[in-house]
Amino acid sequence: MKMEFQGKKVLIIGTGISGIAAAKLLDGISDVVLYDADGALDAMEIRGRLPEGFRGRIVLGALCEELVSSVDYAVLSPGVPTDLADIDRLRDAGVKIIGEIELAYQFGKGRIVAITGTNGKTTTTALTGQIMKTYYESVFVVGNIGVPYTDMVGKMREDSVTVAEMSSFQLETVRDFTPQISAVTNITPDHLNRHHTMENYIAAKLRIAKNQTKEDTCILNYEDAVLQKAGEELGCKVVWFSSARRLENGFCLLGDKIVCMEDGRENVICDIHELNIIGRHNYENVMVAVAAAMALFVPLENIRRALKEFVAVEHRIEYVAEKNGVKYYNDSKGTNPDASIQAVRAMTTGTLLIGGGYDKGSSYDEWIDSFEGKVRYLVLMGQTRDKIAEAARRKGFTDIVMAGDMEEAVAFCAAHARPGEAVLLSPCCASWGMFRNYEERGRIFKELVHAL
Ligand code: UMA
Repeated sequence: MKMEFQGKKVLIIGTGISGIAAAKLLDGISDVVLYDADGALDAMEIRGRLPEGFRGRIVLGALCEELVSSVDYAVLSPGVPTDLADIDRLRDAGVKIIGEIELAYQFGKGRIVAITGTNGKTTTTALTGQIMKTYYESVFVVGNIGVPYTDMVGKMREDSVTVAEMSSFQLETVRDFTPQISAVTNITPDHLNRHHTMENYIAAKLRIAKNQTKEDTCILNYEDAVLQKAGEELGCKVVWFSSARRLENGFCLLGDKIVCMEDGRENVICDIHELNIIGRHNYENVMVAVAAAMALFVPLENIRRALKEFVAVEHRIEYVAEKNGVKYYNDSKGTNPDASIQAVRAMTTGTLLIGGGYDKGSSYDEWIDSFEGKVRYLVLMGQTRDKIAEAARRKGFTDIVMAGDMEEAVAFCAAHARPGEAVLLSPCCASWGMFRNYEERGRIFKELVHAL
């Protein structure tokens, strides 16, 4: 399959971690042009992130006609929208357009578990990887979780298992990509600025299963109306899970137990009190990971052991510290309403909530509804702060404070939180504009908290 790229001229768009990894993979196989639309970047700095002797060209700024008319392939980084004028120019010139994930797929080996969903995909991917590692020798955890898939393909073997977290951005540009196991945790509105409509966003997510056949498995949330319908139309086996009802077959939450159901028979996997992660959404993530592991024949004792050992992923309702009787939680990964609703719901005391950030076109109404008297102050920052404040006031919530940056936000919370209360960073928005990414936002929050 990789012969496809032999000697071809390939334009790699984006010089973030995906673009760099893709360029390294193709160097020596294809004639690589590593391109970034940001003309203010420093070509020397980019070259410094590539191996010495890298044979490709680095081009920054406007995409010139010479390139458009001479390349065979364009490999898009996830952050590159597929409806840009430049991408249309390439398409019109007959250039084949694929994403970094598709490129990795063409070179990779072994079996693939691909996980998507609006929320829960990082936790589910990390947990699935951890379970797989108890049983398989060669396991890779890649994708949106922060490790470019193309970075790992060189190390893969026929007996490898790759657990890939896939974002809708990454799924938009897959072509042949076929995981043996796919999973969609849930679908709620997110990234509407990029996908424009909910239909487009759903369609991108469902591309995870589009090439799967009856030998393959797709794990879906029975409580998600979109997924319930989509499951009926798939060409592969479907394994359902539900945290709200008893299923005849599949995985469900019965009381405090996570159970695998086989024709109505219950097989208890674990008690939720044995887990170190909290909240119904996390029990759903556990069901997906267990379903994926069982589909790849991991013994139950390995699964149970990994479940007990697993702790919350950084930035996902992560406990930071207690200061003056106040508990601080970092949910910087709360980058959309659904994620931030789950975080607010997981709080059990009065809460000072820090939110706001980059505008993705989300509606904040349901998030504000989820406060249910628990949120005492809403501390807002970033591009969306006025939009959120307006939505909150419309709903009668007026305990709003505007902060210029994270430092001001944390200082306000430290001064106003009462012992026994919680401070939660769960911005409901992406970090872009104020921070490089949600990781940086979360780490800065944690540093400020530790310094209190
Ligand atoms: N760029 C262009 N043209 C454009 C847009 C961007 O040239 O039209 C350039 C930028 O100038 C920049 C580069 O592309 O230099 C950045 O590429 P990128 O945004 O794809 O970033 P990467 O560093 O390659 O990281 C990407 C994912 N980023 C995004 O989807 C925005 C990372 O997900 C992922 O971990 C990584 O690949 C490895 O697979 C981050 C993310 O925010 C965590 N994901 C979103 C989310 O989780 O909500 C989807």
